[in-house]
Amino acid sequence: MSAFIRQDGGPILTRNDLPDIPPAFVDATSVFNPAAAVVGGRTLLMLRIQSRGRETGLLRAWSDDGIVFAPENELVAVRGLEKIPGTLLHLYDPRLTWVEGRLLCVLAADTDAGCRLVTTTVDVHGDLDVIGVCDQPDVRNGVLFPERFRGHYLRLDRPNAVPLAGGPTTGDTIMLSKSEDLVAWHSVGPVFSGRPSAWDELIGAGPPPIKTYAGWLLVYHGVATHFAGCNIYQAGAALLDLVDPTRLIARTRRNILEPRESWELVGQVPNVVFPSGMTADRHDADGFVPDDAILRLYYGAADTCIGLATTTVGDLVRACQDD
Ligand code: BMA
Repeated sequence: MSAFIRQDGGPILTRNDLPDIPPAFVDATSVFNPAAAVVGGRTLLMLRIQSRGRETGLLRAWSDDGIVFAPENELVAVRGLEKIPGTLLHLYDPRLTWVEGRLLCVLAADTDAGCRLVTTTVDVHGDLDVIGVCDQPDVRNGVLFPERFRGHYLRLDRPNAVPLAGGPTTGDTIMLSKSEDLVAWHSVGPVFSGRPSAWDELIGAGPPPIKTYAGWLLVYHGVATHFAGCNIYQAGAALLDLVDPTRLIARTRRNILEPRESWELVGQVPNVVFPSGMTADRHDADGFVPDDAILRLYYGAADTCIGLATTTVGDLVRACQDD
């Protein structure tokens, strides 16, 4: 049985919930792959929205209960985009992390010279200021750890090193990188890789890892590829060593969330469950998320709408350890 239970009533956000934001985002096409963070007791989702002209925008949505979200009427402002080399095509798939009391965001930036990871601060309005752009030319799915380790920020990322038959370059290994200033990043080493012929042949980190007594708990996405057919995006989880996060402790053998509902199976890109935001209802005094804490996972469904699935730390840890 899956560790995750879907919220009753279908997707929590669809294109019908979006305001018209002229000129591009009138009658927008889709809303998916959100970042999530708890800010002042409310849940913030940073939504990826797509226009009928295939432009990408970011929009904030707020909730008091983590379930019912009200999107704002204005796009997120992003300052400092001139730091991104080349021509920017899309800025997308944000991941929010509270790092030692500071809310930071990592986004993917598709450019005419490959995909760059962009790190930003988040101001009091929820607008973004670019701090740094990773100089590695083709890397995606970057997420920050919530604390520094020996003075270094840590980031999981996924170099795009595997060409997909008839598709874009993607990747099958999650790497750990470190940085003193969030600008210059250095590779520490591989963390774990995709499993050939399994549900997670290609992989990438989902929401930022959370600190539990069993290790860093990471939800990730895995892709099962099908030649000349539709790839299937699913979610699994892994536990990484608290002191050396390149050391994998355990990992779900099977996926724990897969496209099953009609709105996950059918849409702009069919058969996609793409985990990108997760909140915990509490941390203990030592900064750990305890076993009975409730985790809310926000995920893009079929690149069209947003789903919510809930579990506890204990259930997710057991899913990693079960064979
Ligand atoms: C991945 C990323 C995601 C997207 C997914 C399914 O490679 O581009 O943003 O949701 O593919 O299309």
